[in-house]
Amino acid sequence: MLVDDVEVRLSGGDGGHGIVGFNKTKGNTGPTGGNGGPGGDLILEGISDISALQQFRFNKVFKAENGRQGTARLLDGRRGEDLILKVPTGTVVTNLDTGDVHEITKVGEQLLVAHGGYRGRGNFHFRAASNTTPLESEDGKAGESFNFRLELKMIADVGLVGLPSAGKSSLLNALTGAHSKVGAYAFTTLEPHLGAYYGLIIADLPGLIEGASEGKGLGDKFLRHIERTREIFHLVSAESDDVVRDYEIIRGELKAFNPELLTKHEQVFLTKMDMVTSEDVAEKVAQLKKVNKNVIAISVIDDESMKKVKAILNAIAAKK
Ligand SMILES: Nc1nc2c(ncn2[C@@H]2O[C@H](COP(=O)(O)OP(=O)(O)OP(=O)(O)O)[C@@H](O)[C@H]2O)c(=O)[nH]1
Ligand SMILES: [Mg+2]
Repeated sequence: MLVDDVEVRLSGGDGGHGIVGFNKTKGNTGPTGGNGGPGGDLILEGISDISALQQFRFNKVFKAENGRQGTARLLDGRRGEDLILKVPTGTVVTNLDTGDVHEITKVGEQLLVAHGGYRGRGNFHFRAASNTTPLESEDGKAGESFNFRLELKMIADVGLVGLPSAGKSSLLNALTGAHSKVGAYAFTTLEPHLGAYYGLIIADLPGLIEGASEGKGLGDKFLRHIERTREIFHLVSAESDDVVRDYEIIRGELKAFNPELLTKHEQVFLTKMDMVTSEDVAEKVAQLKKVNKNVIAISVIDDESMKKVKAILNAIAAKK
């Protein structure tokens, strides 16, 4: 299961306490209580592994290390270690307490989300001519602590959409080294899969059905993964009796999720053309052309048509 939307509590470490201590040597009885160490910071860091949010599936509470308390002999406590949690690039980090939103877009990019607490000062710090035996020290301060939503919005260049069994996963596999599950039944793909075609990232999505925006089938939450893609590949099966209706159902669901999806450049593919007669293919392409001029017929077992798909991808890559 791809974990792509989680709520977690992230905290910096607490500051270590300052200490009250005195020199026990005869004739030199000044204060020697050391300061505590500051708490470690909690930091998120981008990595390319899209499954990295998995670590938050069961563990929802993370805290950086606390600072150590000072020693009675003038030594400061050790600083708490920072806690660096890896999240996939494309993770939108929302601080639910402050409303701050930040997106991690690059591998290695770090975002400090909760500062460690301040250290407490020991009594050595409070010495003064008027007060040579201060009994005062401070406790360390608690680290910052907030609730966050971590939401993965994959940064794919091309998103594959269509009804179940339109051939999305088959196309991804034919174009890239991906092994997205293919099956002769609806909803074979349960979660988004990515494949790389040279520099382009292609996202294979679960099938959409009419009413997906109201939760039918697998719902439409995964469409968030194509909110960032520049290009939509819309697959319609040549086996359908009404290709325009199939097309309109998907457009309706895209619109219900986010009308901006309709403004993206869309390439339509009439898939599985090997399953029907060539007259049928021509007729269905003509019908689809009335709703979108960018239509071609393909089959994953027909090399000529796969070359056309690759040419389209190469043109997209060239514009990148
Ligand atoms: N003959 C033929 N069969 C195809 C072609 N493309 C896909 N299929 C078959 O169609 C069925 C569905 O293919 P998938 O790639 O799993 O379809 P999908 O759109 O990913 O389906 P979901 O994941 O359920 O949404 C499988 O049995 C495939 O083998 C094609 O070009 N020609
Ligand atoms: Mg699939």
